[in-house]
Amino acid sequence: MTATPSSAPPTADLLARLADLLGPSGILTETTDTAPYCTDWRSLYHGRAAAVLRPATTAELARAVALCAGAGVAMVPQGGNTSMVGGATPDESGRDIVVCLSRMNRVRQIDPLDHTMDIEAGVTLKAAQDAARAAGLMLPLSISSEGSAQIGGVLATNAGGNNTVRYGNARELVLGLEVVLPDGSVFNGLRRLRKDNTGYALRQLFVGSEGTLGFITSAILQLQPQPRAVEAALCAVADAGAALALFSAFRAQDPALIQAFEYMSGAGMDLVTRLVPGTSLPLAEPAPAYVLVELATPRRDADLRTVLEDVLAAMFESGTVSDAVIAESEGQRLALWKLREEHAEAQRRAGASVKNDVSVPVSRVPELIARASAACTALIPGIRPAPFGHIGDGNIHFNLVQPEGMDPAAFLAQDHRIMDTVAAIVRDLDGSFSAEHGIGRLKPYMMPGWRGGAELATMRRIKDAIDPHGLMNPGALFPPAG
Ligand code: 2HG
Ligand code: ZN
Repeated sequence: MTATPSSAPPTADLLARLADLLGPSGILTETTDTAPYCTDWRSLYHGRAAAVLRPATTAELARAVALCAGAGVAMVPQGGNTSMVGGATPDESGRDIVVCLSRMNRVRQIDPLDHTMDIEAGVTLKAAQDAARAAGLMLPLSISSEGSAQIGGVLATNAGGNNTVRYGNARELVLGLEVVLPDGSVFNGLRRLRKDNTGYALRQLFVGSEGTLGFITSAILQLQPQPRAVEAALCAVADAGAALALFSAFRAQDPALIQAFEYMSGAGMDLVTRLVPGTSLPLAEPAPAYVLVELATPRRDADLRTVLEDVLAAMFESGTVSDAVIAESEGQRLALWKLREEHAEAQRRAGASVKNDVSVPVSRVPELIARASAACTALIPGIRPAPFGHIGDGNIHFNLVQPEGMDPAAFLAQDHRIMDTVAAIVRDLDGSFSAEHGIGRLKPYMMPGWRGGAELATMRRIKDAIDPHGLMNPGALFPPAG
């Protein structure tokens, strides 16, 4: 049932009832209006939608979902449409309805004593961070697309990002959740409790379910104290092995100070500084690889600058770091982060790229990068490996940019060959083929090989129990049955 949805196209009568319910600003049916919702950020998927619904409240959404479910119409949840794996794009049939939650965009409450935030799905991650900061707190989740990505999608994909090394993934921040289920009923789990052992932790089932079990409409998130001091440095290193030696040195000082520890290849940095306006390398000369380290603490008495300088001095001495720049102002800190955050955009500008969002035990990252670079170069001469990412938690974006001058379509036609080559090495290193971006429509074909047997069968049984007619986000996560 999960992979062969027998959904129906909406009738004119259903569309009229949805328009009555949602009003003129709540439904789009003209192709010119629906088109932006039917293509993903990477431009890999180009679908069609019978309509785009834009409900403003949970009650409106619940009634709309009940109407669609009653008519057997499939629904594709969408937030900021920033998926890297086509997780929110309808197929080409034109019979599915996209449901965009961006109008549900209120931060309802921030509790300064509980350190919690009650927030709706359509708030962008950036707006949520800003609201927490304005209340003297911190929402410790940061991803490159945070200006557009919305809380609903961030939770539905269990996003990770730059601060996982210190605070965990999105899942770890979720105390409570409200979900509109595929039949239009509402699971109200908006509790703000640190301890709540009352059977299955249902909220965690929806986190990471990629819209295949329902619509996350709001959440209670755990906030953290705002750091009193932040220090960031960009360091030049020879390779990922040296990056990990630097990581160990900071951890030996105090693991609780490391807020982010990011790796960038020389090739990736070169693309950023050449292709993204407003960026330049703040070091004397280019290096084979770089680390962006950020230390932060809410403590009054910590001298972060001394910790940073002491570790870097020792690492210069040992030859682990060849050059480094410490941000002297908030502007410089943001400029260092821009070099890291623009990697995806730079690779998009460089032509077609194949992304491998993989994780391995931290200790094995150097071997992953060395072996996967060699294997992909042997597979497609001229291919440009540009690995980067969250080395502090073992999540590397082992991305490959097309050879210069190659037809992008011809390169993308080989995406499975490339992904399978990298995945074989990841498997050998006890890693995962999907670290933080999810499965979407790009990776379901890999599920049987990686999560087959009882694991995938159990996921299918859960899917069939909650969404028996296969109406939620068809084509995402699950491979075709059989
Ligand atoms: C990041 O870490 C994002 O910047 C995007 O996860 C990674 O482009 C990518 O593969
Ligand atoms: Zn990432």
